[in-house]
Order: sequence, then C-alpha cells, then structure tokens
Amino acid sequence: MIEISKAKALEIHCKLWEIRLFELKASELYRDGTLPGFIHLSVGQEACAVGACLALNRDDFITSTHRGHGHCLAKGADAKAMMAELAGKEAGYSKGRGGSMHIADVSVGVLGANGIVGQSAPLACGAAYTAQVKKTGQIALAFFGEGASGAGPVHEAMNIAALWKLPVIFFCECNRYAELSPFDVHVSVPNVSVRAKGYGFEGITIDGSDVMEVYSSVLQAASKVRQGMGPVLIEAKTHRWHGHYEGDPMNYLDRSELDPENRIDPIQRYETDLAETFELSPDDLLSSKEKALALVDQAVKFALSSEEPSAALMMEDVLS
Ligand SMILES: Cc1ncc(C[n+]2csc(CCOP(=O)(O)OP(=O)(O)O)c2C)c(N)n1
Repeated sequence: MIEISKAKALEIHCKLWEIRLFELKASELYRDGTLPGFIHLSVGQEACAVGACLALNRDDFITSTHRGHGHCLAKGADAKAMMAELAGKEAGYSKGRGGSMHIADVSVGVLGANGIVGQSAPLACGAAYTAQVKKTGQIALAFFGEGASGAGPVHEAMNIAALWKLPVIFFCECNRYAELSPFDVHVSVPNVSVRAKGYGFEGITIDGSDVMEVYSSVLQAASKVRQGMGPVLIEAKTHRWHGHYEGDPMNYLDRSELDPENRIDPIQRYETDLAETFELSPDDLLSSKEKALALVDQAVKFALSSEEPSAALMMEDVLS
C-alpha cells in the first residue's frame, strides 16, 4: 500500500465524510421540498471521487457527470456555493440557474458536472489537448459511468486520445446500473476496462470501494499520461446506494441489494484500515467526521440563508 502521513489519512477520511454527509443532507432537503429540481447522489461511491482527485494536482482538470457532487467536492469545489446552487440561490456556482448538474469551478480544475451522458470524455480531451499544446504539464481526468461507456462520444474521445497521446485518464465508475438497466443488459464485455485495448492503450479494473487502491491506481496512471505515454482507462467497480435519482423507487433491484449487510461501505472499510495502520481511537475518527459535519452544516446554513436570485439577473449571461 502507498505510504501516507497520519494527517493526510485523516484528511481523506474527512473528505469521504464531507461528501457522504453533503449528499445525505441534500437528500433530506430534497425530500422535504427545500431543494428544487432533480438530484442524483453518489452515496456509496465516495472512494472513487476522493481517491481519484487526491492523485491529481490542484491545476489538473476533471470533467464530471450528472452524479457529480462527490467529484466536485473532492477536487476542491466549495461546499457552500454547491449547496447554494442546489437550493437555486444567487450565491450558487451558476447563480442558482443550473442546479446539481451545473457546477463548475475552474479555479480548482473542475470543468463541470454534466447532464449529457458521455460528454465528460470529449471535454476532458479538449482540456488535455490544450495542456499538451501549451506544454503546461497538466492532465485531465474524465469521470463517467458504465452506461456512458457505450456512448459514441466516449469512444470517439478514446480514439483521438490514443491517436494524439493526450494526457487524459478515462475513469469509469462502474456502479452496476445505468438508470434502471443492470450492467449485463447493455455492456457487451465483462469489464469496461477491456475496451481500452481496442484503442491501443492500457485499461485496468480496480476496486472502487477501496480509496487507497483508487488513489494509487490514479497516481500511477497520472504519472504515465503526464509523461506523454498516452491515455489510461481505469474502471472502478463500485455501488450506488441510492436510486438513479432521488425519489427513484428502485423497483428494478432485488430487495436484498438494499440490505446494508450486503453493501460494501467504502468509509467503514477505510476506517478499519486507518485505525489499524495509524492506531487511531474511535474518538480520532469521530472528531474527523465532526469536522466534515461542521463543513456541511455551514454549507446548508449558507445556502438556506442566501438571497433568492433577483429578477434583474434574469437576462444576465443569456447568450441567445
Ligand atoms: C446523451 C444522454 N442520453 C441519455 C440521458 C439520460 N440518462 C441520464 S443518466 C443515464 C444513465 C447513465 O448511466 P451511467 O453512465 O452508468 O452513470 P450512473 O447514472 O450509473 O452514474 C441516462 C441514460 C442523458 N442524460 N444524456
């Protein structure tokens, strides 16, 4: 396992909890009608976002998906501006006009959540191409799901990335369902990672519930793509605990899949490893979780007490 300091280990722990608690709070506020619109949660998938973003530099880029809260928080987006966006407030990342799927913060390399399935891949190639031409040394990582892995833009992106040796990592979060469809009914191969072979680059499948495995895999991939060796595809096997969208009755699931006994909890798993490695007490873990809770509480307070968008803003940023 990759060596990290105790402080770094606790930072990872806090970030995992920040994402989990942010989304559980968003779920609660959505269900009671406080948050408008449509939200897709990544509860159960936190190790993918945290492990992958931890391996990137602050000025590297990510492109995200409709299920992007974890990615954005992990890359350094501000929880307050994110929650305000979900609440439709002017202080939100898109002035409250876009909601959950329109969160971007270029200052930390977040090129945007994205409601168009599969489009994170070509956008990442664009960012990677710019970095290549300008020789900035930056790389881009595209998050997408196994559903998106069958979409044309992802294949076009992989082809051009291979051809031009773009500094890009394709990171597939394989959470077993695309909307209501299980993996087997729409993916023609046992592992999405084998598709990289068709484009002549490396593809690997990893355990997406193990934050340290994700971290070390992305770190190795980042080193290769940064050296100009061309793209890498990483498929992380993971579990989505909530519905495709909040409110999804999940009738397509065998009920046993909802039983916590049958789920892998990436945070619990990390806590066990962490406590062993660094001899942490339950109090150490609790105080790190409480730090995350305080960040989420602040975000909620900020969002709910922020102004509604003013009518004067209505025509601002309208381009056509
Ligand atoms: C181009 C496009 N086609 C279809 C949809 C509708 N849609 C939204 S999410 C989704 C499934 C995506 O599955 P996956 O890529 O596995 O991501 P997950 O939801 O599992 O995170 C679909 C088909 C869309 N938003 N965009």
